[in-house]
Amino acid sequence: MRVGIADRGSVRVVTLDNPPVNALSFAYSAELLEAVRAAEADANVRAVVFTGANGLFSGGADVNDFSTEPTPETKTVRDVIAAVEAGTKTYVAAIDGNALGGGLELSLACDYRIATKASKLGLPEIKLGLLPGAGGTQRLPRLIGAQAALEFMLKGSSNPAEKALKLGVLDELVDGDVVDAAVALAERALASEPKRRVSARKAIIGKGITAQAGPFVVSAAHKMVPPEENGGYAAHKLIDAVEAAVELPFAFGIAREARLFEELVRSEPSAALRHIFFAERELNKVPGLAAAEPLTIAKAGVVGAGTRGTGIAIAFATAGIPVVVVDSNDGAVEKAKQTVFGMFMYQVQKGKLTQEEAWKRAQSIVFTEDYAELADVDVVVEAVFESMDVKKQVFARLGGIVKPDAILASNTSTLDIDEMASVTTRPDKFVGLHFFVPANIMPLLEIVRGKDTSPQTIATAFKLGKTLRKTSVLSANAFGFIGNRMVIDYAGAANAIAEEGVSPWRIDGVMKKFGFPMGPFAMSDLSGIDVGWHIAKARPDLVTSRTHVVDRLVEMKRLGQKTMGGYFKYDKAVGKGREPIQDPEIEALFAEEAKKAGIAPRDYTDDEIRDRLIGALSNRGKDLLEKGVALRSGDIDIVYVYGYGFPPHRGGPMWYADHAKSATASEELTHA
Ligand code: T1G
Repeated sequence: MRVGIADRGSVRVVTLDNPPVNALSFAYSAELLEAVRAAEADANVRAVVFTGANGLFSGGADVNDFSTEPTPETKTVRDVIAAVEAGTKTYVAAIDGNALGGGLELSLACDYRIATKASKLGLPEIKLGLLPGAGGTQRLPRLIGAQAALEFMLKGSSNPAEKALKLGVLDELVDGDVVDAAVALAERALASEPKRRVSARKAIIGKGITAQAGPFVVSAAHKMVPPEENGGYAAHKLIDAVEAAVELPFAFGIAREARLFEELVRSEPSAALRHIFFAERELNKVPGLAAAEPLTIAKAGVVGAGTRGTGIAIAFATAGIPVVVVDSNDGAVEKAKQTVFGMFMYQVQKGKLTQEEAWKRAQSIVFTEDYAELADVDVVVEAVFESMDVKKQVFARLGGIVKPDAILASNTSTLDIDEMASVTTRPDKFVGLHFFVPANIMPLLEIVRGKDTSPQTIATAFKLGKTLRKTSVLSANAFGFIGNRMVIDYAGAANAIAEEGVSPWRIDGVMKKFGFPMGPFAMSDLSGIDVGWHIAKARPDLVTSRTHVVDRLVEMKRLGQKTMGGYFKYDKAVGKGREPIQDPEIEALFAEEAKKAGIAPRDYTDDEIRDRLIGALSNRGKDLLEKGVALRSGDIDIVYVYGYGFPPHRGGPMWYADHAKSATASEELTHA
């Protein structure tokens, strides 16, 4: 790591160069501070331009540092920014690429900020359970107004340079070399402009909004974010910091921001979110996998125009990959076409696509009955009925049609990849691509590795996942892979508690209070009670239920949302028929069946329900790690956060079971 120094007349260009993302670590900040001090001490230097090497400005503070305890001697990005703030020189930030977190905050301390059009600027700290702790909560409101600053920081997204310019974060967009432009701007400023530190400005609420509206804007913001105890802890503290920017002098606001930041950096939600941040970046590191050049996927094929196949086709088209969908069922094809058209038009209505883009994407999905149209695709994803025989017929047929180096993939959610590969002559190019439904929306993709899947096929699957903007997790070829194998234990634990007399309604309520978007019984109603029933018939060794409640529900044709009744009732007039309604009839059914099975009722506290269900997940997760089905516990956490709605501020089932003070999971493994 180094700090680049180059003088252009009286303008000193300081280049942030700390690969890969110019992270402003404690160590790097100390070097950068020396460079600022040297510039301030040099009479020949009248202005300083900050810029970044490695294709970006800076990815912000080094997230690793937050798990260490700084000493009084430790220098951080705050010290660099304080030196700029106190400095006498004119400072210009020349941004190209990403300027995020503490990197953007460094630029906010400058007098001017200019960027190339391709740049992206953001304060994503909220995603780490933090707030911008290097002056961002105090300077951004002074630059763009408190209301806009709250939106900018609470969303935590990366903003295109155009938007940053419109908001007032940037002074100029640059076509040519951003450093040349910054040096020229500095020279002009030296010739004519007084210094203009952002800190000297007054934070307005927003354009045309009077200061009296301040308290209203702040209280409205508090109402819009989740409760502190359920994922909103950092958001509420961030709003408090912005309130200080409006109410207090700069120095007091900075002090409050620092205090709030220290609270957050030591909080459980932030530790959990930082765990997710790094776990995500470990996913494609496969120990022992030979390096291999991924293939290019220029065209894709999908066999099966059902819900899954259509979602996968839309995901390809959205990523700009033309796709051929093969299905001989006219009804399915017609329904698929309407789904595709409806999806892209919806994005036009939401302003996410122009009509022209939507039309282009829809046109890039070709439906046909003719398998021969798959002859030139680079990957085929099978998404037909979840039956091994049907899938094997598809793959046996594809072998003679697709080109020799095309990858064959199954979207199966539980079945044996090797058995499917056995009917082809290319087991090295066979892989599971388990998209979570709906495939065009859910971010998780399980990549399932067969015993003969080659390193190149795995590398290609990871690259395809990134192209499709998926979070991809590698699983070995075992029943249910990672997520669905664990959900069997989760549902089993919930069912066991219901058999002991606790209502499904209360169990779901406990898990929703924990942070899941829906509880286990509502999840079964959504996916279909018959799905679980079929799995139980296929794998009776995995069944833990001691009653025939599920059989009774299937007999009663209470299969869940799709039959307007399952563990709960559904009413089209309530939440469009998707809102679970407590059903005393089912609670009576549980009691009746439990009595027949001689199961004694038992009381549970809410915490016991929570810990029993999460314990079931984490114990199965440990089993999957021991069996080598999952590579790391962080991978399992990512599967549950991205695929099953586990609240990210709790870190995932493995992290929570290990770290949460309240976790008292003692659930024994229900099966080998
Ligand atoms: N700290 C430490 N490591 C980081 C990092 C960071 N901020 N950003 C990236 N890395 C590592 C990452 O783990 C990976 O490591 C490698 O860099 C490439 O990352 C005080 C408190 C910048 C858009 O949240 O969004 O500033 O796997 O695969 O796809 O107020 O990285 O190679 O060992 O993601 O090109 C706020 C997080 C920090 C930005 C580049 N900043 N980073 O994406 O590469 S808190 C962030 C990103 C803060 C201040 C606050 C992305 C990127 P490895 P990558 P990429």
